[in-house]
Amino acid sequence: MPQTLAVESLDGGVRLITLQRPAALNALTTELLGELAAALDAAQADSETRVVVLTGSRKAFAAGADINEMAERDLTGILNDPRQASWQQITGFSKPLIAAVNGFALGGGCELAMHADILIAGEDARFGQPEINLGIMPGAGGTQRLLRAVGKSLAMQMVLGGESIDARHALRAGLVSEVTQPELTVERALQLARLIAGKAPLALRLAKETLLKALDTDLASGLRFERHAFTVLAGTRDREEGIRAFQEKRRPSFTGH
Ligand code: DAK
Repeated sequence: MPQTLAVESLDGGVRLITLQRPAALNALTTELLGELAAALDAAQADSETRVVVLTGSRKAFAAGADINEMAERDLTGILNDPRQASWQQITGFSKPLIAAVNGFALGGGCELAMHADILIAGEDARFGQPEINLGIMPGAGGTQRLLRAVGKSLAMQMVLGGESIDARHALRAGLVSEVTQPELTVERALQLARLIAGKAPLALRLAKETLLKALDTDLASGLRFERHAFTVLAGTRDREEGIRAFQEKRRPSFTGH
């Protein structure tokens, strides 16, 4: 049983993972990251699970890496940091991942939210990379993913100045796609998750992979990748089902084959 998070399998192919270290605002310890990576691996392996929603508490999605744990690590400790493997596992999750963010998403917490494919924020959410205040810098993709999401000037402002931005600013900047009332953030994320969970799993997987390609490749290579992915889907039963369902004027029933 995980100690730092709760995992619930909900109807409609959705799994909800809730970070639960309230005393430390869900600060990401090695244990928490390991449990999260394991929970995502389990969701990956479970064919019933089509989409995962990741959330925290009303006060904090996650306030960053656990600073007390970080304080114990010297240079060698950082080089051999076991959290690196967990971050890799989280990055490799290939099903759609939605972050429902209320409260603080700072440092590693903001980086974790940015690992999600879609970010829904409550009005009280705050996103920031305050590592500079500790004499360090982001280490889990915060420089790369943030800059790609919000552009150079705001990313520089947040990382170099250590200032956080509110949910409305995050929406304007393109870091999140929707802002809700805080009490509705998880509900809205689950609603979106159920919508996506009804789609063809292989198409979802390849569409996610292809969209993410756009972040790290040139246009011609990205378009080539898209062409290949599109072609691969031509061999799936779900494509046949989707087209037949349209012609028969009924809802498709996708199986992931
Ligand atoms: N770590 C440990 N404990 C934390 C914490 C954190 N990041 N954030 C909060 N807490 C704890 C507080 O110490 C406090 O504990 P008690 O004193 O009650 O025992 C409790 O949570 C409640 O916090 P506050 O009393 O401070 O609550 P406030 O509402 O007054 O303030 C706050 C909330 C979020 C503004 C404040 O807690 C705060 O500034 N927290 C620190 C935020 C921060 O600096 N985050 C960045 C951490 S550095 C890497 C990958 C990732 C990273 C590094 C390397 N590799 C793979 C190499 C990431 C680094 C970071 O994230």
